Amino acid sequence: MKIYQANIVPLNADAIGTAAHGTALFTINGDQLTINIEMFDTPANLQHWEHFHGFPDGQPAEIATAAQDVNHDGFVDLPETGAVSGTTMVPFDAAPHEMNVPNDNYPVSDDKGYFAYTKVVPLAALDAKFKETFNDSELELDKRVIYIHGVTDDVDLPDTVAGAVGHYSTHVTLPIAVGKIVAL
Ligand SMILES: [Cu+2]
Repeated sequence: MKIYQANIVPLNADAIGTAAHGTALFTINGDQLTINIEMFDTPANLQHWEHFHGFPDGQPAEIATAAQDVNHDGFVDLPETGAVSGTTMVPFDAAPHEMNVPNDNYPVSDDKGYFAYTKVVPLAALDAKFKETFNDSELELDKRVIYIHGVTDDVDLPDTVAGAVGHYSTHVTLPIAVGKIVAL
């Protein structure tokens, strides 16, 4: 059995008015990857995209901080995280092993901004899909970071905030918390 965890810290807290934080636990046991994510103080009553991000070439990803706001608009948007965190890889949605990122099957926070997510993933299927997508790369969870996204539509985002994905707006993709995944 292999266990990984992440301490998830706020990102964009001052700009969005809430400091989202939580923990993630990844347990690999045989052919199963069990994912447990618990988040507090996220924007309430809202679906939150969540994924691990990383570099397909195996470079270790690091968490974005306010230093990644390179255009100084007050927000670290999704494209700005790329320099240190790489690209979106695996969604923590209803079917992570399908690696279909843009969808409406992510967890929804309650009226206190809390949510918990648990998913048991068939590891062989995830591994195969990951290799197909990222040039035979290994999952290498300890080189990845977890991102939680999403603010309510009433948060005023300047036009300089980028990162819309298909018909999903920058409100959906704005990062609100991030954590580096480490092996225990
Ligand atoms: Cu993400």
